[in-house]
Amino acid sequence: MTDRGRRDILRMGALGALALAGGVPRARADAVTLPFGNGERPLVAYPGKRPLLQMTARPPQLETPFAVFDEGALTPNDAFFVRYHLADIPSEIDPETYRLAVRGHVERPLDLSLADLKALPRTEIVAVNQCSGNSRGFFEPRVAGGQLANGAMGCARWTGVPLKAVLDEAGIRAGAIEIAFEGLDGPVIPETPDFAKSLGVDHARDGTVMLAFAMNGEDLPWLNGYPLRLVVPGYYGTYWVKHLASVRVLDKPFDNFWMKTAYRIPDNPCACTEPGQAPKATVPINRFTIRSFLTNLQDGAAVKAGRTPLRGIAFDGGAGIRSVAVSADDGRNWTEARLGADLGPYAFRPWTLDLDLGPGTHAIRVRATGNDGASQPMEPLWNPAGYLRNVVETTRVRAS
Ligand SMILES: Nc1nc2c(c(=O)[nH]1)N[C@H]1C(S)=C(S)[C@@H](COP(=O)(O)O)O[C@H]1N2
Ligand SMILES: [Mo]
Repeated sequence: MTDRGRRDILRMGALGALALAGGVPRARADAVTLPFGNGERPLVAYPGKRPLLQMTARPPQLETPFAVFDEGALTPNDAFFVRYHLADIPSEIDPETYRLAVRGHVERPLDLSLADLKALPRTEIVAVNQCSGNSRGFFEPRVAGGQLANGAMGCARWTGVPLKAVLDEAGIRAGAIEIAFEGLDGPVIPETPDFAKSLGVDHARDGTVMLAFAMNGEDLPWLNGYPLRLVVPGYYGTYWVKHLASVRVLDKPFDNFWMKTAYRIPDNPCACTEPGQAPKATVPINRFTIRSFLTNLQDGAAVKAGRTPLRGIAFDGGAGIRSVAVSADDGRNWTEARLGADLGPYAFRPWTLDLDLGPGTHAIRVRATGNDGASQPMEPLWNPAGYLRNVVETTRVRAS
């Protein structure tokens, strides 16, 4: 420990450990009920976080209250969602002794300190992190897994070093095909497969994949992967390994549980099946489907009849948003919204539109189109794991 800042981080870690073990009563502000069965969620404030919707306590799985997405295109660190698989999450990390191990099919195995990493040329990227299971709670028929509403996503400015720079320093040997990533967390019982993920070697070296140590200009929050996490722009959160401990270069496919069995989608053009049916073949989940949301009006809201300002966000897997259209009559007529600041192709793209809403009820629908021509389906697609939800969202409001 060399300075006050570091000391504070470590102390917060220890306090967090107590809280996570249930030793400190946590501020319990309130509760919310999500609009599906068994949707009651307490709002709980964890260390470094404002009250968030708690889906599970061990490990902490926290959703962002949807209203936060109306505050701007960048999700504040203290409101950013939290997802873990395994209950043994790290509670103390010394930034002085922390090392990232680079191993496997390389010329030079490396053990990099935070100072080593921070001495490399930095990059910055604004990118959405979204859990594969975001919005799973809305699936009909219901599917097993965390019953999330739309708050398991967030957009942040990530600062770090390109993974490519570190791989180049280690020197990838011929025959390498995948890179595996593992965090400091682990299972409570040894039978549970440890969480680890892999990327193809070309993807890992494409310059977008980042080892990030900062989020929105600050150290990563503890629960979002302090002190270092993988950022995989355009890809689902499952690849964004937190508390990164090792990077291993492999000369054969990584076939652990989290790649071979979990986090797979139907291998067909819609990545969907008939509701209730299992897919014939699957592939690992990869890029986000395109989505858009209205953020300033909630379903069931009452508004004053007349000119009504609407705003929201859209994002996709990296093509970038070409347009957002809004319908207030159940999809018969569509009006193009005005797009806001472009923070890059992986970011939330804000949109605004003033619509005339006459007295009565209105079903407001929002649909984005990407620069690749991809758009959102009017009816939800289904898959057994409850991934990739991107149906055109509908918000019903009453104007009077
Ligand atoms: N070490 C570690 N990293 C992890 C996970 C995990 O369980 N352990 N979960 C992944 C999943 S499934 C998601 S959606 C993201 C969530 O990132 P966040 O908690 O920072 O929002 O972290 C990913 N990285
Ligand atoms: Mo996830």
